[in-house]
Amino acid sequence: MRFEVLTYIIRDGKVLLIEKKRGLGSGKINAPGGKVEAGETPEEAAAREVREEVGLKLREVEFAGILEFINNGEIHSHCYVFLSREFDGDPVETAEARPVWVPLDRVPYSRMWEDDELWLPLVLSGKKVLGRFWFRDWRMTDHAMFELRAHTTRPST
Ligand code: 8DG
Repeated sequence: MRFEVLTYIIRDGKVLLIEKKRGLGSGKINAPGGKVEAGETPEEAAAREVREEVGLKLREVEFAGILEFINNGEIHSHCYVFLSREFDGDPVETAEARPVWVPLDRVPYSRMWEDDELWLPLVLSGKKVLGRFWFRDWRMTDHAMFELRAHTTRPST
């Protein structure tokens, strides 16, 4: 099973996105992220990928959801999504990514993965999501998505 992470860093009404220079989705706008390595927690992977891709040091990450990507009938990955509002440093361009601060109401969905506009608005508004997205040759063909909510239920008597 392959686990990945994505981290949306938010400050002053803006979200830090990247133009991805290499790997899957290069040329697209995305958030810093990548594979969870052996022995790492998803939170540690999120912090490492942010440091490697844009040079920021995260002070906290908040769980925001889990996405599953299925391409040509095979599960490609499970992706943990995080938000971070506390970090040190300023973003820098690296060999992997060109960082750009984008106002939260101007996220460029037409330049992003097709599924992002289905779930990212929820995540950016502080909600948590569970999503499954089907692709054929990385074009989205179907989706199933839920907002994760903490319920307190009272068993009926
Ligand atoms: P790495 O070596 O840096 O670990 O990985 P990479 O070569 O950059 O690519 P990867 O591990 O295959 O990671 C792909 C990244 O793209 C990962 O952070 C998850 C992300 N990603 C998908 N599909 C989608 C999607 O539909 N939407 C968004 N926003 N991100 C996606 O794989």
